[in-house]
Amino acid sequence: MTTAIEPQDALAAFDQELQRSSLQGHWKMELPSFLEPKSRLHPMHWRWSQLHEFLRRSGDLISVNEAGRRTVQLMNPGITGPRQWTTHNLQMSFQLVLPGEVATAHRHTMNAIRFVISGGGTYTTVDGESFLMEPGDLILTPGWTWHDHINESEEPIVWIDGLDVPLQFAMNAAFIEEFSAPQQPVKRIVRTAADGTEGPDGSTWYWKGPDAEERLKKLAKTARPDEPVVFEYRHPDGRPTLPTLLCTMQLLRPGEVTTPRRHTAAGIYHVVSGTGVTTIGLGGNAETTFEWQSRDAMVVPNWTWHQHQNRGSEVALLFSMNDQPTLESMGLYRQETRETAAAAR
Ligand code: GTQ
Repeated sequence: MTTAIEPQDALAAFDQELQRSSLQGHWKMELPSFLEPKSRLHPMHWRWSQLHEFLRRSGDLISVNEAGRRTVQLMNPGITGPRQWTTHNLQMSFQLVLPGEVATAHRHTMNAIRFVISGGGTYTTVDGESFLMEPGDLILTPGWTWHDHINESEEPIVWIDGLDVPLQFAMNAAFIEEFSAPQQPVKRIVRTAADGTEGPDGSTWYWKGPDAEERLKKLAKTARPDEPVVFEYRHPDGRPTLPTLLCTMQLLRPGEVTTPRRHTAAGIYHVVSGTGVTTIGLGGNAETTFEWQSRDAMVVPNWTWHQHQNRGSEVALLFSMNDQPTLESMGLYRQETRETAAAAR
């Protein structure tokens, strides 16, 4: 007596056969009929008092030569292996260079920004152009430019590094190379905007802190109370800071409460000055509130409602770095405010 093979058994056997040949049918994919981003990122808040203490201790424990770069990196617990990052596309770290130290010359395909927090008398050389690093300055080291840092002053310098390492590692396309000497030759020294802020390709490589603040304060004078006051670090032709990341500085007026927003970009924030509150996941069951102070850092996950409030009597300045250009280049950038979302329904 023979038993008939059930069609279901035949399909299961077929699926196994496919699997053995490193193949799979679409019917095994389990795609949902509705999908929107559900961020893996945890909303995060690091206090400067803690960051600063850890940075100081790293200076006691490890030399720049041993460390390569002496940075303390912001890690998001929502990202689990093979490596952890600040967001899935971007990494932010705090770098300390002690008096007399040189962080030696190298280049990599990763695009990087430096935003100076404290100190001075330090130069970052980018393809032969040596930029003075003063608090509030933003300096670019675009992908594949040679760069090294030297602290010629008597005091430590601390700055923020922002890089697209996670994105480039995910694409498995990154290259890194050491220079043949600790430092590259210097062709030109740039200390002020008057010295010229352009790299050899005509894009801006250097934004002085006071200039950015000046432009924000001018914007604040003419903006409607409900209009956000934001400066975007863009090149003269409108291109974003770097192909994979956009830096912005937002001025929050005393008492200002921003309209809740969400966008497919994930943001990493550094409080330049002021005190306030950021609420993440507004109205949801995981609503989180961070009370921030000057120099704290935060992560606002992608596609997550958030709102900033200035609780002080002075203006507050929020520096941020996000992956908006990457999403835009793929047609994936979307943003909503609470009002536009309500109107659309
Ligand atoms: O200072 O050149 O945080 O190459 C990571 C990679 C800093 C740097 C980082 C780097 C640097």
